[in-house]
Amino acid sequence: MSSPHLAAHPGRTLLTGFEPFGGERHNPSWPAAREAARTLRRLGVDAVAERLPCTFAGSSRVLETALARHRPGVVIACGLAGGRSHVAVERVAVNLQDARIPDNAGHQPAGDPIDDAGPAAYFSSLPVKRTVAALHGARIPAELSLSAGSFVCNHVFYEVMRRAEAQGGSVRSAGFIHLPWDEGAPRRAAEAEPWPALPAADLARALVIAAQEAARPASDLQQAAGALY
Ligand code: PCA
Repeated sequence: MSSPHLAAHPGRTLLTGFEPFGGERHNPSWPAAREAARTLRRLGVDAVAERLPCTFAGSSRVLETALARHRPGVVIACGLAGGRSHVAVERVAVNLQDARIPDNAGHQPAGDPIDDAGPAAYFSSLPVKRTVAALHGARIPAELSLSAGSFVCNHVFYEVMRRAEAQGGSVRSAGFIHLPWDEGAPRRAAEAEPWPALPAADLARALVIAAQEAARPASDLQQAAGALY
């Protein structure tokens, strides 16, 4: 008999958020992911949320366990992009770890590949343009983004796409979303400057909308977008 852990759950959505990092006490991505999963469950969607450590090695391990346990059909990982004013639907994960600050285990790679044998990049398989359009329709500031950076979020994005590919099609749609700070968040005094922020409820709502768009079988919008520079 096969292990129940190996059964794929095509209808299940896995959302992930991160623990705080960089000396902060708070990271809005975890409460947003947890709240979005709750809301989706209330709407009848099979959704789970997992909190990832903000370390290069630990995030991969927790992600691997979560994927093996849940075998989801949709994966949306998210993290904080402090300083951004919009919900950023990421398009590209690059095979690069180059950290301006150490991760929570003190590890600070300086330009290493994530996977020596892996491709230079993966594209998100979320309907990224349709998701941004749906977020605009819900009056949530949102944009497409061409870079998730080269820290732990990009690492997790790359790992999600690599592992989704390795699972041979059981993950239909996967990607990464960067969130701005949430309003009223406890912040380090040194960074008390007025960084852009959105209400926490809107961050969670953005993830609900992204999950709903990812679950719809329709293809992505064909309209041109992108950036000139
Ligand atoms: N943001 C960081 C890592 C964890 C998080 O929430 C990043 O953008 O890489």
